[in-house]
Amino acid sequence: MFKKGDVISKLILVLFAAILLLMVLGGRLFTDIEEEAYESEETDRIVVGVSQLGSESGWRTANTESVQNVFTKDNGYFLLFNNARQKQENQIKAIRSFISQRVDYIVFAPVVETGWETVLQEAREAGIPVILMDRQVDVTDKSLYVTCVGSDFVEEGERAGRWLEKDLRKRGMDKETVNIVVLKGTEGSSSQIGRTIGFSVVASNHSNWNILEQEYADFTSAKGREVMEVFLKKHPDIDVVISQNDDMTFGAIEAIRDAGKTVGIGGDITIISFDAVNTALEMVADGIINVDIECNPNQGEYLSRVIEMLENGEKVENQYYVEENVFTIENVTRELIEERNY
Ligand code: GYE
Repeated sequence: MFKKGDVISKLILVLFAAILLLMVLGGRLFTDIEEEAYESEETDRIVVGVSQLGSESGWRTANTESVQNVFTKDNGYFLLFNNARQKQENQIKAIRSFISQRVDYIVFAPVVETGWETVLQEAREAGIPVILMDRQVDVTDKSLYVTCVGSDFVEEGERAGRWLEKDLRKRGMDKETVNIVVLKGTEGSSSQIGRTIGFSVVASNHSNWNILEQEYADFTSAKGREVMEVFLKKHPDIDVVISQNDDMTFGAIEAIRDAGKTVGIGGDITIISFDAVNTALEMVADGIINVDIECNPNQGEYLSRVIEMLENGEKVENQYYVEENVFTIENVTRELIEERNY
């Protein structure tokens, strides 16, 4: 005869063993399915490994969508997508995994410019072409990647400076002291570096432009707000905010309003932003953001065209720049906002 306690403990044991078995089988099943899908696609589709740097901004979401919309099965691709959550080490890991899976192409948006030599050499040794998206890498051997698809960030920074020149002239303020603060994006990223250089080039021609401070705010709204709060406490007389992306701008505007100041056309502080995502363009149309320097995240089509050319053995350029605009209240219409996908 079994005691009641024995029966219960045996039952628990059996149940536990059954769960364990299910987990092992389930796990094998899932890995098998994934591998099988990949292997069968591999033969007739172009396998692309994409290492996206994160999901820090509205711009990034649009950029990711653009890539995912183009590298589809219907278009003849098999996409392996990885989000690195702002960490270079995660990107390196993802690229190594693409190499070991022997993808046909690696596309990646480098979070910062430096530190890529080793992993890019590994890709080259494996014979896998690398295409840069959005940002650049700082390597001496430029043949470590085939081409780049992205924006001219220095030009974007200069556009911001040229707009400010014109606006101050229009307002008769071109001889007055103008106090400027700059919210910079991720330290060491191409978009941060380029936009900073471009704006400084124009600023260096104006001795009355007084850059009070420049600080990194990581391209996020939360950090933009936090850094702006500090700026406002230290400097009661800020005239212009240059914010290197729309997300930081949203946070900065909140901080400015909390401090009891007004923004935009006719306000206390002029707002210059970058990206021109639709939420920001609404604010341009409402006169809250004075100018938005567009950065075009629709890079998927360009990337697939480049891959097509490479597949056909055609020569590709070193760099492809996407088309971009400058938006103010004068050229932003509701129709335009509705037409755009970001
Ligand atoms: O401006 C910002 C994003 O590198 C162009 O990164 C990109 C920038 C973009 O986080 O919103």
